[in-house]
Amino acid sequence: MKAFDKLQKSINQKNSILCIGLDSDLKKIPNSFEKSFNGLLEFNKCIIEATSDMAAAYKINFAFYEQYGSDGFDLLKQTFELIPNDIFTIADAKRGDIGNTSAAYSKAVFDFFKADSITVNPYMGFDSIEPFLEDKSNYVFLLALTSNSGSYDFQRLSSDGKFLYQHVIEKSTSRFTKENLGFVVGGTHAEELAEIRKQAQENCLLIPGVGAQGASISAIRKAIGSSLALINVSRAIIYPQLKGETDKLDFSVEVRKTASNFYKEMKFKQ
Ligand code: NUP
Repeated sequence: MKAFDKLQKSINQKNSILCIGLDSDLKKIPNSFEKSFNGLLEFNKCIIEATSDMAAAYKINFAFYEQYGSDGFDLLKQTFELIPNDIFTIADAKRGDIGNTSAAYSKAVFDFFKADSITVNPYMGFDSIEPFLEDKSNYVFLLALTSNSGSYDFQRLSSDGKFLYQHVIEKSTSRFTKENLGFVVGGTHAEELAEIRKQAQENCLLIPGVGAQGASISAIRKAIGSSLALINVSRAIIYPQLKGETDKLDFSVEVRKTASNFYKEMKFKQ
């Protein structure tokens, strides 16, 4: 199945645009989990089992796994395998390089980890993006306007009367179809989000920034209406506030409770 079809199916089936980010970190997992790679895998399993009926997608940020070297790579592979087959997966790896290097990155993400999609940094140009889409069933999210304050440093520089991120969107939407191309837009920029939604009406928007980074869900919803999008929440779901001595069951219940609060605000058709 094409990744784009799986994305739409997953959103429709769950009636949800909630994407949960598995930014899992040994230093942050509750004491009820062993401080080991097995413990971290169990932590991920617990989150997936507690939320898989609400999540339209899981986003796995490679950095959190790569920091542990080869153990982290094993954990990454095992984590992808824990995700039910009908749920859309995003490899948040922000790759992009000269053509043959991108082709190697693409092999790792799509052939080895079997992710449905990848985040790609567009600044090396089309020949750095195309290898990820050589297989037309793949899906790429290009970084457009990122959620962090550094997005003002380059992405908003203007040339020919447009910001750089607007050029990225305009040029790439004319080069690739909506079936292969989405954009990352920070939920922290709700005004620009509305304008980007108009510029790229049919491409899926991956929107991080809710929870720990403070973006407003209602402002995001106002900007995107009921269009195709995924709103990502990582830390605010996977590290819920736990009171006192807790065990794995308490953790799982709290994760589920927190995720369902987000889920209620992130229904696809409200
Ligand atoms: O613009 C971006 N902002 C952002 O936070 C693009 C991203 N890919 N992310 C990622 O989303 C970030 O690296 C992290 O994996 C997740 C946000 O996590 P949190 O703030 O919800 O914990």
